[in-house]
Amino acid sequence: MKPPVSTRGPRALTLPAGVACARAQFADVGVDVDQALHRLEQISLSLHCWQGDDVVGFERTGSSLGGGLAVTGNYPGRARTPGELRSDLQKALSLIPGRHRVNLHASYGEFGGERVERDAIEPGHFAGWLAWAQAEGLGLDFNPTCFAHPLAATGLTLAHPDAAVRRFWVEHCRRAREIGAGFGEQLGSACVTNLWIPDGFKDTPADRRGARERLLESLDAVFERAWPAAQLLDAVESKLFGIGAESCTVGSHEFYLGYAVTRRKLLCLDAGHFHPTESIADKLSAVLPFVPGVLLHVSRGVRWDSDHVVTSTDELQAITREVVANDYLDRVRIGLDYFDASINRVAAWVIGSRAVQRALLAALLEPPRIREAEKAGDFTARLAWQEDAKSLPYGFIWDDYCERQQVPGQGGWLDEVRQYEREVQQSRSGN
Ligand code: RNT
Ligand code: ZN
Repeated sequence: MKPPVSTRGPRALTLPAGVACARAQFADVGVDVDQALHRLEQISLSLHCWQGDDVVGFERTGSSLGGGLAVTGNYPGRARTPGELRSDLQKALSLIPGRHRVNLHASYGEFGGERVERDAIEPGHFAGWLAWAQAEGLGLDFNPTCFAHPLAATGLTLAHPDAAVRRFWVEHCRRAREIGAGFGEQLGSACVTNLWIPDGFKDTPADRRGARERLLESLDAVFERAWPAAQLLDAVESKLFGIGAESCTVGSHEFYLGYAVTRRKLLCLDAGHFHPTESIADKLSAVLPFVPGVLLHVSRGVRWDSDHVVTSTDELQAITREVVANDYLDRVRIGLDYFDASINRVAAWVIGSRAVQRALLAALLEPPRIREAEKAGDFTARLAWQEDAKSLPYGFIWDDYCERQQVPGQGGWLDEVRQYEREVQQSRSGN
């Protein structure tokens, strides 16, 4: 249940008048606002649990993050326990319109203070998350955790030259899929289990072929067991480079594209895993004829970092536009992937999720005359209508949507986060 709207921004006073005006403007350009809002309501985002605790998890291995991942910032209030993380997620979800999913990493199991090795994780370690998801009406997605571990310290896991190390990670990934399949079955909603490994080389490797052949063999072992797609959807995630893996990433885009096509896997496209000017928006229609689906890791690259909080950028708009305009919503899962420890972590979830939703809304409100102009071969009008569409009054429609969904509109949600920060997060000591 969403809480009642307790705080309203100053614009709320003029909202009805603004909404009526905005709706009239959209009607003028042939857009059915009600249909757009109805479709937006059906779109679930997958909220990444790791924004809430700086990718620390609950294993207490003592290993630092590594794998080319880095979280910067020391904002107080990091969630330290499963209970705190769930409470923070719940707070964030209450400020995001619609029904959503939560994306867990294997390192977030509840191990009861015991040291459970990664190759020994079991569904029981995630029973608390499952019960919570059931109670809250949330879907769950999952990921094996192939970093922040002594056996990942060399920067190689599934592509490691030592067969024993590879076997360890294969077993971990197999178990992660089994846990994901269990979530899917119990929740009646297919769990996307996404495999990302850090494997790469700081300097020029002498044997790229060997590393890639080892990864291929390991992956085939991981995916040996089949589950129905209604339960489990496997995804594989590529990357261009990471800190400490600047010269070669074994699981590159070409590698996983080939893998996903030949093995019928979902391809995970992380917006921060390509060259800075390379957009994943254009890739959707290029890969979807060949792969069963795409998992989006919506993120924001800034210079060398791929994981800033998602904001309303042209890139984000281009991605959601391609998903919506090409009618891919049933084959594209939308996950968030970033980690920022320099601002309130609950706010970070809310800002990123709402940015994605606003971008989806704008895509759903695209005036049909843009496409019609193109169809008629009139590229002048296409560009003119594309430009005009940018100044349509999306803000009023968004605020109206929030109101209908019983979440605060622009600005109002931040007061609730601040109150939560004062009452809950600030009392967390030692972090
Ligand atoms: C890393 C990948 C990966 C991770 C998470 C924690 O570069 O983007 O998706 O961010 O699995
Ligand atoms: Zn990612």
